[in-house]
Amino acid sequence: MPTWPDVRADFPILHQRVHGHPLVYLDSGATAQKPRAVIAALVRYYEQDNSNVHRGLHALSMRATDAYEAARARVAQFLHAAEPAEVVFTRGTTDSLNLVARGLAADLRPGDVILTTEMEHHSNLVPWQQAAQASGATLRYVPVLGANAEGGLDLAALDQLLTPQVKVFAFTHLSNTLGLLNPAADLCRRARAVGAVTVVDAAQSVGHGPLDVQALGCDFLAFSGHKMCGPTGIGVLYGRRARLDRLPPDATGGGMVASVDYEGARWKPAPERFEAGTPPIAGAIGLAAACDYLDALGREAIARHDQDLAQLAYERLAPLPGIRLLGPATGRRGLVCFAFADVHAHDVVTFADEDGLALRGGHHCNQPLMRKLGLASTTRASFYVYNTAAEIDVLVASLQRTLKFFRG
Ligand code: C6P
Repeated sequence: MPTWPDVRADFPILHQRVHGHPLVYLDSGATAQKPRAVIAALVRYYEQDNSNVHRGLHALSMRATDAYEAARARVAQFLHAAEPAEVVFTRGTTDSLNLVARGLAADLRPGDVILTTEMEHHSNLVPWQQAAQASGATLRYVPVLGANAEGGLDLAALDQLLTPQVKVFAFTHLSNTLGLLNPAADLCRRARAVGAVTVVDAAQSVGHGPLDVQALGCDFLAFSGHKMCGPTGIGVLYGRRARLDRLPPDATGGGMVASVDYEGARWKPAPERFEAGTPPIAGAIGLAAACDYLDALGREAIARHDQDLAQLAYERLAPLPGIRLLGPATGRRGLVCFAFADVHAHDVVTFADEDGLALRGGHHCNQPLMRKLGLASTTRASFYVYNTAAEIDVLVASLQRTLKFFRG
């Protein structure tokens, strides 16, 4: 493994023992741990500036408003958005995807097609099923290739599927079970050629490498703060200005209206139009601190570290008897999903927990993909900036212990 700065001291939670063993946290795909800098930003905000935003005329409210809007500008810079107004704060990826799916559904008609893929997380699948039901549009899926989905998306099939009837193409940037990064810029370019609106689910990718929404050429992009060292309860819907301006508001109420009378209301422009009620102020401030933290480490370097760990894990796990590994053998991003025919994933995770390991077991909100691959559940190890090669040794040893117990 190439050298990588030891950042573990930045993460207070990692320095504990679980069931008598040092904690080995390999579940960052579910949620990432928080560095001191993010925790400190939250404490500072609550201790010094806490107030509501965009409403008060007193000092605290103005400071909170400035900090909230500065966070929007920081996130816009992190994404290389054209302007801060393209950043809508939401509760998370799921919230962002529901917002955009409901908004786009208003423009869909029977005969229109929503295209997505077979590898989507439920959060980028169910909202489109709902949008199809509400509008009469047809939902189609780009297939995945290979018995273990190691071939990624079937790009030849995509050519057939991307007809002028496709009005929306929604796809994941980085699969949370396969560990593969889709060629998002190319997918957006192909979708644009038929006039489709593109929606990218960047939940797993945004904190794990460089991401430039203008270079991707996407119309919308969704992610959560908590998977990139930020707090829970904060997410982002990025929308290209021209697209956001055409999207109807989702939730209505205070904060998003320009004026109201007893007959009706007029909306503020984006992004406020999509932020009804008191927004997640502390979350946005914590997210901006997470952007600072990740940029200071270097996002190219984070991507390399993730890839090195995932590759090492794949190579160390592959020789285990009877293991089935999902996704590509090389070029994978920071996670590995695997299954044993004779040991249930929940048993694997429970045994690993006894050894101090945090893994994830189940369908990972990918039920249709699991079913297609003939699997009920898998175990996942996912990596981030604080993980080390030595922790992969602990993982392998724990799996060997589990297999020995079940196989004798
Ligand atoms: N995946 C995982 O362990 P929320 O829950 O809204 O922050 O993110 C939803 C989501 C959407 N898309 C992808 C690709 C995701 O991976 C996730 C969250 C977690 O894989 C929890 S199921």
